[in-house]
Amino acid sequence: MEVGNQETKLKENHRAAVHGNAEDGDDNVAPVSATFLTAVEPVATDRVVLAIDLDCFYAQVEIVARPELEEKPVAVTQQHIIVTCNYVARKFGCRKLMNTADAVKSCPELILINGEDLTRYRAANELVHQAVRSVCGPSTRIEKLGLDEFFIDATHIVDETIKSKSYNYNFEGFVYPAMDQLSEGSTAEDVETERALMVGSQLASRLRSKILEDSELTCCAGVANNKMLAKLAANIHKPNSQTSLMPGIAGSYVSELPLRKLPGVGWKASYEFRQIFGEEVKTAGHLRSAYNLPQLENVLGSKKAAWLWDLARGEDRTEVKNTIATKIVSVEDSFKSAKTWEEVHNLTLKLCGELKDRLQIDAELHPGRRASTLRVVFRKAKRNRESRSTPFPDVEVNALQHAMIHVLKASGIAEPFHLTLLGVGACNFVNLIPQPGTSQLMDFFSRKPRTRAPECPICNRSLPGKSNADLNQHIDMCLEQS
Ligand code: DCP
Ligand code: MG
Repeated sequence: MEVGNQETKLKENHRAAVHGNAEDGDDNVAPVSATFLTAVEPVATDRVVLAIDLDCFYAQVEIVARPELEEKPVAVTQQHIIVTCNYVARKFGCRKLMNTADAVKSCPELILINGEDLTRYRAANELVHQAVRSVCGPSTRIEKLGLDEFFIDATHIVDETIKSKSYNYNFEGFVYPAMDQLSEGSTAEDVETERALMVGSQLASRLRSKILEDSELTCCAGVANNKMLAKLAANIHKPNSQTSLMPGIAGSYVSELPLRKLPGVGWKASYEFRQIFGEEVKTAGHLRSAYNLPQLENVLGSKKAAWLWDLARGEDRTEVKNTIATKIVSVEDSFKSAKTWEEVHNLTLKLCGELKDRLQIDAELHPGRRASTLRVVFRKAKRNRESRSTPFPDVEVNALQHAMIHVLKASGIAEPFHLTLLGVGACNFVNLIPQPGTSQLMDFFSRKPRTRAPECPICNRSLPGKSNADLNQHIDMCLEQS
């Protein structure tokens, strides 16, 4: 289509693209109110950010593995809570982080699946990451947040697409708010911004199709001018949908949200805010009317005040940070009790087979890198998990298993024992393909003593001067927390 008379076309198509309403979605939709028509303090509009959030992630991964569960209410449990449930279960009143007993009370048919082993969720996350990367190309910044969320800075892709005029005059998915609720008299800048988001929505749609094709997982996407707004937009219509949030409305949209719904405000912070601001300050808008920035700084300190002030106005200057490759590829299994070496033999065989498979996926994702350390994790009875390291053997099931059993024996495990968890992971990856500005290849081949401080593969912190025992203890602590 010719790129001319764009304002009219954009508006027409924008209107046409708005289909459905809040009833299709979820309870996160803020009510459309008159304040939307008088949006103030427009947010910065020079970026296009996409947020991807997989639908009922752990439950979906389980259902993909067992398609016969698709139409049934399914919940994934960890200890006594359901960490998530599918949308069929949500119709019966089941909610994320609900006590399992309460969930079963609201839905007696609920199928419970233990979700304590994160291996498959991590593998699915990698698959999705790879799908996103394959659509966006190597130079796009993609940030992972947890296991099921991704931010993508799509600005340069959108710019290129607009330059090459290879886009349609259609928003994909929902647009928030509907065009006829926006104030009249759009400026040229508004039109530019809307067009950028429209092209972003087309990219989001391609991404969602590719994710579905590669992983069989559905997701929601948000398209907006910053990370925070994109994340909020992704939540407007759930599941399996996408929403573009218009910048003119963003400040007002955020105003209506309870403080607890602002990204990054957890229950602890919202409790603290209630104590500080009182019961009347419920929403971001209430906060903005009750406080200005200097007043907020007086009660929260400058750093926290600046963060909350921006959040409450829909401003988010934080960049999409490229998530670097996974630092540890691991598998683990917990069980009631393994008491004999024969049992351990069978368990380690299974784990090492899975590790080998995961390392094959990793090799496709990150060609040229190789693990230099094998970490073995175990838990004796109900004690804390412990871990030990050894140089990485060949990526062969037998070699991995041999190394694993050797480590277990060297750590003093002897029959009769009572193991309740075993895990094995590859970490401390080195690149066999030289990276610009690094001497990792030389380090690897010359096998000089390491002069670099060791790094924790979980939290990535550098730990200079730590003994091996301290290092192991630190990693154990991080593993526990993750
Ligand atoms: N999760 C967890 N513990 C928590 C919160 C979440 O283990 N306290 C896990 C289970 C979820 C996954 O993380 O499946 C992603 O969290 P989300 O909040 O995105 O929830 P879902 O993806 O399950 O559901 P939704 O469709 O609402 O995004
Ligand atoms: Mg999710």
